[in-house]
Amino acid sequence: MTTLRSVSLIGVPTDIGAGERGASMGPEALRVADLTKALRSHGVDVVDRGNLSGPPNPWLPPVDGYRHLSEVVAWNQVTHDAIYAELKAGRMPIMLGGDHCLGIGSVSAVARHCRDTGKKLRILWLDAHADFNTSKLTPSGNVHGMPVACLCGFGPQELIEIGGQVPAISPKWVRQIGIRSVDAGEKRFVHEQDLEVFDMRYIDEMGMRHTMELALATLDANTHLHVSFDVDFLDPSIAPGVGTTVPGGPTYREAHLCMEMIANTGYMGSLDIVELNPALDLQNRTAKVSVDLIESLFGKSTLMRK
Ligand code: HAR
Ligand code: MN
Ligand code: MN
Ligand code: MN
Repeated sequence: MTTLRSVSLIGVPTDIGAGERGASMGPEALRVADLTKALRSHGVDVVDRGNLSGPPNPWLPPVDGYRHLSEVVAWNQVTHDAIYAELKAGRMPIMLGGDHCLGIGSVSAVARHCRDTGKKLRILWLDAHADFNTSKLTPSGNVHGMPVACLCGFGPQELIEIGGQVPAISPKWVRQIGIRSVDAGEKRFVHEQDLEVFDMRYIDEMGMRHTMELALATLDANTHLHVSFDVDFLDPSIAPGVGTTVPGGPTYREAHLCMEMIANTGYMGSLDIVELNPALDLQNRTAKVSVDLIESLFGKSTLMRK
């Protein structure tokens, strides 16, 4: 395995891009669920960098199709800088969100690092949602529904240029998995941009194994694999603590297989864990299942495979 074994945890305690308050408490819930200890038990060198800081959530309605745009920019700027610094230092950043708008800062930093180092980037977007809205298409104005579009260059200037180059990524580098809630305009745009989406219908018919074989195809030793894990990817029966639950997600076993197959590649170089909302959780269950799955991402397995 070539996976970096030196990890830095970066908490980003904000719900600035969400339609429901509470994801700001996500980083602490993951710590309470013993994320550091769990990673260490798999031989990972873990440093917890604590939390970044940024503006409070003013909880205002959208303006010109965006809620809290200037605050979203501020949070993503500090996220970008922190993630980029870790990558530069040769460490694997794990961003503890926070809502998914932070994927803009995180992935743009990863993309910048890949440009610096000549690495090929592949992004796995594990989510119930495509997060491919624009200010014109969004039904809500919530920027957590827009990060993939912003990363592909479709969004407000101050957000899309955070990582230096616009666009930060190509839609061709993205594989979306677990998708089951896409808005009407967003759906047209996903097709127009030819995003590779393995939706729940596909997973139902073909199975998680085949899905992941395709999503992880054509990786090689020069690939940086970024995993953006939106906890609402999971079926709400195992992960109730998210702001936007959508029924019909991957089961506990399917999600584990997904993570185990990612771990087996050995190429994961960075990770986001986002949208965990402890205010909606039941006794930190969703944080615990997230930590369990992260362990699998770092190679936890039974005796059958090492
Ligand atoms: N598509 C809806 C919107 O744009 C809901 C987006 C919800 N997104 C997240 N992250 N929870 O995936 O408002
Ligand atoms: Mn998302
Ligand atoms: Mn989602
Ligand atoms: Mn596990």
